[in-house]
Amino acid sequence: MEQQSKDSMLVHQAKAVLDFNWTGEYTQPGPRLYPHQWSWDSGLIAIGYSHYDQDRATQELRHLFDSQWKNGLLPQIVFNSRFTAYFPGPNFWHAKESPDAPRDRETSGVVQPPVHATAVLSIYRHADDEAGAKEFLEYAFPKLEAWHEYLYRERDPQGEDLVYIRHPWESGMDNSPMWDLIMHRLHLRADQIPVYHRVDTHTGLASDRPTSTTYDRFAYLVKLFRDRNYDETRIREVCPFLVQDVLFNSLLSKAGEDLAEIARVIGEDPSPHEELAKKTKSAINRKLWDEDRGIYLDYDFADDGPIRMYFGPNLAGPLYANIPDQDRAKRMLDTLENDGFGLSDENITPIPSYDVHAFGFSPVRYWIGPVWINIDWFLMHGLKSYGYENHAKRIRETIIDLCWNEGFREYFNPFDGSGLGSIFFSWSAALVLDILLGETTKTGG
Ligand code: 9WN
Repeated sequence: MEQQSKDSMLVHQAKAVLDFNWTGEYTQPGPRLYPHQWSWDSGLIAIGYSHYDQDRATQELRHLFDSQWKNGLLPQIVFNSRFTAYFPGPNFWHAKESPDAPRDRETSGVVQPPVHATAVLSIYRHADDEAGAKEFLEYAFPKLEAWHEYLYRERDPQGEDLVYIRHPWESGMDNSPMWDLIMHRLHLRADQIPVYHRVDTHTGLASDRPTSTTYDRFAYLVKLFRDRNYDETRIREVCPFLVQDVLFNSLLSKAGEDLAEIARVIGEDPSPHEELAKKTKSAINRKLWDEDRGIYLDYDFADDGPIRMYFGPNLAGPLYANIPDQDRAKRMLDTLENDGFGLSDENITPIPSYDVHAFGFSPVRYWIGPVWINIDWFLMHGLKSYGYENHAKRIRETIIDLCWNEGFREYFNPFDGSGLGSIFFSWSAALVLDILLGETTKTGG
């Protein structure tokens, strides 16, 4: 089929997926497995909408921002009371034990990667209605400021300009091998595991999802938070899971730059946000770089040591956020080409979430190997910005081919490209729209 008509069919299909998942207030990440609103999904989805439906893009983010906590926490999930079949639901989180949680909405009590300032800026950059977009920036700016302030205030106790996450769900990469050692350290007695009933193993393929002992630990951590009324100081004192994650901090630094840009547009002072973004960038370079393997490593803040797992998003995030200098970027390219990430290997569909030679790698299991469109999209932009045009082009083509051949699936097998996880997955559709429409719509600012 001719490229142009293939692209326009794909655009048509991607819009249909987003329409299907649109609830009238926000977009579900996927129809059955993920019925509520998820924070970083919404950011990425709004980037897709920003190219053709400004109104939808702003509604999406408004619905999330309107559920922000008083202390600035932007919740990972905003629950929709129409859907009860998701674990853990509001009755497990007890978020209202916190005086900061909203009274009129149900949310979870953790966060997700901060892509929101980037999404808001994308809406402004592609807006048809500029006055409306500016009004939206004015609405969103204080919310974004409060969100970033919360992270630096509550999650950076030693003033390192790096923030920690306190649950694997906060990384957006729940089942990553990076959490294994911490999970192993968590020897739970039976009476420490709260009673719960999973739903994901019925709505999704159980063998691809996190194991039940992993879920025990997810649930244990939630109980630890709710028992402390979501008080960050009390949580920090005892929480065994505190991690300075590379992708999270990279996206925060990028979001800080974008927040500065938003400030400029609406006549606010950009310098505090610019400064912080720069500081986070240097902190990532200073503390998280692994000279040995040419990759950035997460840091176990609770046990004080680097987490030596070679995880794909730890290459994608820093390149996307312009963290490494040109020499380090070159080393990272070498890692991508020669270390089991498949950038020069015809048999691997770029880029698996985990080194294919690493112990425990699985081509199908949640975040331990499959290709995720958002991670490859970060990488594509990153490689392009460092001048690796051909590599970026290969990733672009793969993203398109995977979705064309298999539909907008949640993740894909890196060897044969087969689609896995949720069907009609919103961010896969939204980011394909960003690629295809972004090349034709205006990008100014
Ligand atoms: C828990 C919605 C979310 C994504 C995450 C992805 C998965 C949830 C789950 O789905 O996590 O947050 O139930 O497994 O890992 O990145 O935001 O798409």
